[in-house]
Amino acid sequence: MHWYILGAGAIGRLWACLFDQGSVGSTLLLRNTAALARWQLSNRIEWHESDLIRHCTPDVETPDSKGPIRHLLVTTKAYDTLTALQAIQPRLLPGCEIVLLQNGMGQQQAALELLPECNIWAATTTAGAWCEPPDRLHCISRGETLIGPLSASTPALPSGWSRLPISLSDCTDIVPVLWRKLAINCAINPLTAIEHCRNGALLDSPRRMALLQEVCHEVEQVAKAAGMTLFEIPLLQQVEAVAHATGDNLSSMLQDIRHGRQTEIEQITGFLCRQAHEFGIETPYNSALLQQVRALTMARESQDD
Ligand code: KPL
Repeated sequence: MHWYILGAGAIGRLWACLFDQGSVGSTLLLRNTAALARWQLSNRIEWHESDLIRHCTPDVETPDSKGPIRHLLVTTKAYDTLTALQAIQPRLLPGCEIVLLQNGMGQQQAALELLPECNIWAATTTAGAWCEPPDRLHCISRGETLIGPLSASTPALPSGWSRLPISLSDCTDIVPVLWRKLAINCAINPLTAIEHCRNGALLDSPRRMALLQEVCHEVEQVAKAAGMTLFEIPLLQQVEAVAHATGDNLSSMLQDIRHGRQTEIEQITGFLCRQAHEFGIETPYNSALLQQVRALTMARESQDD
């Protein structure tokens, strides 16, 4: 058994280390020859966790490699999913196992439609990790990972995953889990990106709290129309708890903005607004956030021109 990892960012690299600890082989699929050249500076991951430093040496491949793939973990940004899967599609064997471990929604359905012959799972994780070039990976927490099949004929867990040294729960119905993560991301990510603040700072001002409340109320209405139960407590309270627990973190969306990268706004708030539109629900606060984050990205792009 050997897992290929598409998306060699912090989560992809962390999973390469976890596969290694679980005695499961893995290959990181690098984006291009420049990424391969950077990898070859050290040929390994220096994995920092608590006071421990370990080394992990997964195999790496360039995009032009051709071998067949039976097990594929996708940790790319949500917006890259379809293009990345299309590029690798000729290498995927029938019945290939694919795990989508990403923020956002919409790409899971698109993957199912593109690859009906494959067994596909969706997963979410609260693991926290970041990369320090050239080869350091800092794992803040292994967190909790929830995983579930996206179609009825797919088994509960992909091959080898029970060996991973993480807290892993299999869910028969992963879609509501994805919605819960989406709901939290809808509240925290765009607001922190627009306000340029850490997650915890959302709770510091009455103005931000009032915005959070409106955003959460709209998300709850759309989730309800989609037949999803979110949390046992109101979404706002859950968001407050997550913003508090991750108070010092920069949300992934704020990090993307700061690094001049594309954000996952279309797969987070964009997905919510598309759903709202289908159900005929007005979401003025979320729609405004969607426009503002799009504008931030465009402003960044025109600065770069
Ligand atoms: O998942 C997150 C993200 O930044 O994408 C949250 C929960 C907001 C933590 O930072």
